[in-house]
Amino acid sequence: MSIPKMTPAPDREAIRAEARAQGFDVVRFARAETAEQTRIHFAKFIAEGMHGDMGWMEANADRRADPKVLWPEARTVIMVGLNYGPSGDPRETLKDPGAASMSVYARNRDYHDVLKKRLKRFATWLAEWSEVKLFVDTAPVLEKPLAQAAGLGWQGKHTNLVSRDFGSWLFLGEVFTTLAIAPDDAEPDHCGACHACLDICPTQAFTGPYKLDARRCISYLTIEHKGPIARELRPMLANRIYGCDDCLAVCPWNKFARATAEADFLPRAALTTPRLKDFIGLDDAAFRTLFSGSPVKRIGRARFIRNVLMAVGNSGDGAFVPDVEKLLSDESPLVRGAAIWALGRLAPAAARSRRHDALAREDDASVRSEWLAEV
Ligand code: B12
Ligand code: SF4
Ligand code: SF4
Repeated sequence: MSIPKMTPAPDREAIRAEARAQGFDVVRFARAETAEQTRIHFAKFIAEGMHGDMGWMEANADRRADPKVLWPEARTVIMVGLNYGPSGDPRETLKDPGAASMSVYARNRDYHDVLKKRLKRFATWLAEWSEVKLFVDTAPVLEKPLAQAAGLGWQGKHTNLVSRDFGSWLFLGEVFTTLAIAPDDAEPDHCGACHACLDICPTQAFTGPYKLDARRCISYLTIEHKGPIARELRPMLANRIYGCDDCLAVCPWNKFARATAEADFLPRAALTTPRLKDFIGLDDAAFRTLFSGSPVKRIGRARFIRNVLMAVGNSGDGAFVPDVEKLLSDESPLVRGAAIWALGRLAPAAARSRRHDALAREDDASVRSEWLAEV
């Protein structure tokens, strides 16, 4: 960023107004620090291995837990929120096993790109008076506790930030600055005796209120996790092929939520009511074209088809068998393994009859173990 000028910095309301003018729904200030209790909780989360194979969380744990370690000169964090509220209940698609249930946040443009573009414009303006660094989830920052400290909302029992104005549906981003700006008031916890989010989780991923074992979360399993999904969890995915919104959607504070007007977050035509049959046959080129600019592209075709095959296996619809059989010889072992499981669910006899020959040809250990499990 440019070298700060010596002219007096704008006051906090002018800074807030400028960030709002860049299109953020909420803009609030927090000190660039994390409470000790939060750091302890985070260290425990890592020590217990609840981050699974998200090794990047462990690798920079010190910086992630404390903004002062990340950037010692930072004085204030300007936290922003952008509303991506859906127009209906995203759980509706769960009622139809042939539907491809995709998380609300993945139905159009990647929010990182959308937020980053706006944060850059704002940070460039602020860089006239201070040093700045901007982040949208890509850097090691504990965004939710900072957002709670700034008063954007509170970390609910499902661990996400809940807003009194936007319910569960705020993306978070932040600009760190060397300016000392008076902080806003933190938001207290308003969960009370409610535990709806903990009860609804299809994989029982919460080990208690405010504690998530990411390894069981469908968001982790379908997006972050690179290998085969644990067999016992597969049926619990139902038709969720990318992320999960159940704990967010059930929160009673969504009565204050409003549908987003951001064109970038409204579902694309092809992703308004997607069906499993639209996705099962995608090759790499078609996958890349369909999900260009979308967060889904980040996971690549193999992981995506693995997820689709989990949902197909859960669909109970024998019409998928020919598509699944084609994928038994896919070049990706991840896809081949998932296809074996789906075939075993839809047509167990067909899976058994193919097993002997398939094992004779297969040399990938994980795919072999899928065949061996399909007895
Ligand atoms: C890693 C990650 C994940 C992981 C882990 C989730 C998690 N809960 O942390 C996975 C892949 C599972 C995931 C899923 C999702 N994610 Co995510 N994710 C992140 C990321 C990159 C880091 C989060 C992190 O540091 N987690 C570490 C753990 C330790 O933090 P924690 O669970 O919040 O734990 C705290 C509290 O629980 C508390 N605590 C722990 N024990 C105890 C005990 C008591 C008694 C108390 C009071 C408190 C307490 O202290 C801990 C430390 O602060 C952030 C972006 C960022 N840089 O912050 C986005 C982020 C959290 N994700 C986001 C979203 C949208 C999602 C999904 C909704 C996506 C989807 N629809 O599929 C789901 C929601 C799942 C859920 N219930 O959390 C948004 C959330 C926005 C918001 N309003 O909160 C973020 C902020 C991205 C963004 N920039 O907008 N995500
Ligand atoms: S996102 Fe879904 S799987 Fe993950 S914790 Fe929430 S309800 Fe459970
Ligand atoms: S569903 Fe209930 S417990 Fe969960 S975050 Fe919302 S208010 Fe809190």
